Formats: sequence, structure tokens, C-alpha cells
Amino acid sequence: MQTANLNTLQPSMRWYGPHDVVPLVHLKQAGCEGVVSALHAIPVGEVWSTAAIIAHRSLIEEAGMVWEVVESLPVHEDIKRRSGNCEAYLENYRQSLRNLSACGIKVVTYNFMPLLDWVRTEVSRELPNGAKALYFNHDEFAIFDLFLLQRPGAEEEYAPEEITRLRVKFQEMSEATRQRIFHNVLLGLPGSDDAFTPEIVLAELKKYEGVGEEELRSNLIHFLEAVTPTAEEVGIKMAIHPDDPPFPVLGLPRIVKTEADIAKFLDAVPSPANGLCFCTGSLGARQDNDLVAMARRFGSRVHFLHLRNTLRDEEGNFMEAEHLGGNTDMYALMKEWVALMQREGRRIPMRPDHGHQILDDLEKTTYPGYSAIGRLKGLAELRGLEYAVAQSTGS
Ligand code: CS2
Ligand code: MN
Repeated sequence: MQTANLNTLQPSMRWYGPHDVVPLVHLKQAGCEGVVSALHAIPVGEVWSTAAIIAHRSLIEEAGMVWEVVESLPVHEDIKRRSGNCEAYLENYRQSLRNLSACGIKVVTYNFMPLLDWVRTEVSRELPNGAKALYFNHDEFAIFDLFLLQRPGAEEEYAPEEITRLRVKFQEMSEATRQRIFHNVLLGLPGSDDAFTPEIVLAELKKYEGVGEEELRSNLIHFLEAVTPTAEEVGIKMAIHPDDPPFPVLGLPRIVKTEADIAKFLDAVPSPANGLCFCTGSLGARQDNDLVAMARRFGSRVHFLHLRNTLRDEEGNFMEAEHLGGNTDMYALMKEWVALMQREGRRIPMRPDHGHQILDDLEKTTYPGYSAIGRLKGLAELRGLEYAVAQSTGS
């Protein structure tokens, strides 16, 4: 594909490492220049050694692609709570940044969601055409919270009529559905191959007692003040991933869900090294987020793009939609990214965040959302859109 200008998105996909059922050669065939990856075997909080980074990078380079974006260098819960060994983990984080920079990494993605990463109630919801997608159902999640987990305090967060309605729904629910919900909600927990019991989850949640939005935000700013000077010094751009979904869950605060949230921590640590992974799928799950306005306002701090679409309904449910379908106007957004790259004379790495399970992948077990063919379709559609936008604006 030929574009008039070199400042295009860097087409990329995520690779989970040698155990990923989608091999690197398939990412190359799908049109990727870059691979987004992490050293998943290293326990959260430990330093990523230069030797381990180089070994991983060699695999990607041998497959003809570059590794410039890490997703994720996870932040230890002690840092998020600013307790325990927080300062030691911050020093480890800085050391990992130095090592990553020495090995050519340019962008480091992370999130600051307490305990859970993404949350869904279904990971293979069948669509009318037989494809499968990830789905968040508001009622099922509330049922998990109120009746499966029985979280203390949960009842205060729902209206009494709603609790009555949900109790009936729960009583009529099959055991298989209950188990599916329990399992899926906890997929975003680290080490989620283990069998979590309500007791284990409640004990983990208890550790966040007393950490509300303000405390978590101040802990994030503490983290940013601790690592940004190092990132700046070694030439790494930090890119925080928004909360997914962008609202509090299980009584845990979430602080990267709206334009106002993002402005706060970007302003608090104004270095360009303190930036964003703009995930349209996460931010787009809220109807009150104006993504185009956010792209305009924060564009120069965006170092990495996750392009994904969601289809919301009135009840607070959302489906992961096709990349160009759903509620997010991908065309309007693509115009912003193309203009931004031209204006600033740079390329932004982009990956299709998730894809549907379609065709031969329906028979395979991949990480939820990380099928080969669905992502390939998303990447191809997004690159076609980018090409058309770039051509039509004469850039
Ligand atoms: C990702 C996130 O698969 C996904 O939904 O977008 O898990 C993301 O990798 C992390 O939140 C970033 O730290
Ligand atoms: Mn994302």
C-alpha cells in the first residue's frame, strides 16, 4: 500500500510470546510491521533483564517485524495502593525502563486499574452471523457482585427495586450460567487460570479498603512523578491504558475513564513522556465520552492507539463490535489521527484491539479477543480507512 507521506500508523498486533497459538509469521502475513508484546513469565514487580528482553526481541526480529511497544509493563498492586514495598517496586520499574530503552523499546503501556484489568461477562457471545464476540451485561455483572460474590457493601450501590429484580433473575438462572459469569468476570485477574473462590476475591478486595478515587489518583501521580524523569531520560514514552470498562467495578475506584480524569494526571505531570494509550474500545463504552474531542485535546500525548468499537444499549450493556461498526465514529477519529501525525511529523503505533472469532478461528482457543482472523480483518479495515483518509486530505 502506497501513501503519499511516511507519517502513517505503524500497523501492529499483540503477541503473547512463544506459547501464543497465533504465531509471529501470521502477524507478518496479516500486514504487521510492529509487534506489541511483554515478558509475561516475569512476575509482576520484578526487573525485566536486558538478556530476557533481547531474547524476546530476537524472535520478533527474526520474523521480520520490530518490537518497539511493550504491553504491558504491569504496575505492582503495592504501587497502586502506595503501601508495602512500593518504593522498591518503583526502583525496579525504573530499572526495567532503562533496560527496555537499551533494547530499542520506545513506548511502554500499563494500566492503573486496581486488581482487575478488563471485565466482561461473556467472552464468546454468538452474533447473528455465527461470529463470537466479547460482551458486558450489566445485570449479569450485578448478579455476580450481589449474589455470587456477595460483596459486603454491594447492596448500597444498587437501588432496592433493582436488587429485587436481579434476585428473581438470579434465582431463575441455571447453574451453568452462574458458573460462566463467575469464571468470565474474573478472567482479568492476574494468574486467572487458578480457580478463584469468592473468599479469595473478597480478601483481595479488602486490601483496597480506604483507597477511593482521590487516593488512587494521588498514588498514580506518585507513580508518574517517580518514573517519568527516568522515562524522559532514556527516551521512553509511557502510555496509560484507560479503564475497561470505564466505570468503578466491585467497589474499586477507577480513574482513567473520562476526559476530566485524563486531564488531571496529564496536567499533574506535564512531560510528554507521560502519555496515553488511546483505547477507543474502552473509552467508547461510555456514552458521555466524546472521543473526537478527547483525541483533539490529548493528541500530542497519545503514543499508542488501540482501535476497537463497542455497541452500547440503554441498559448499560455493551458488545465488542466490528472495528468500523458500533457507536464510535472510526472515520471521524481516523481523520484526527492522520492530521495529528502530519502535524507532528511522527508515526503512531496502532493495533486493532481485539477481533471477533470468525472462520477457522471458531475452532481454536486463543486469548479472549486475540483471534488471528478477526484481528486481521480489523487491521485491514482500519488500514483501508486510514489510506482513504490520507488520500482524500492530500497528505
Ligand atoms: C487490553 C488490556 O486486551 C485488552 O483488553 O487492551 O488488557 C491492556 O493490555 C491493559 O489494560 C494494558 O495494561
Ligand atoms: Mn485496549
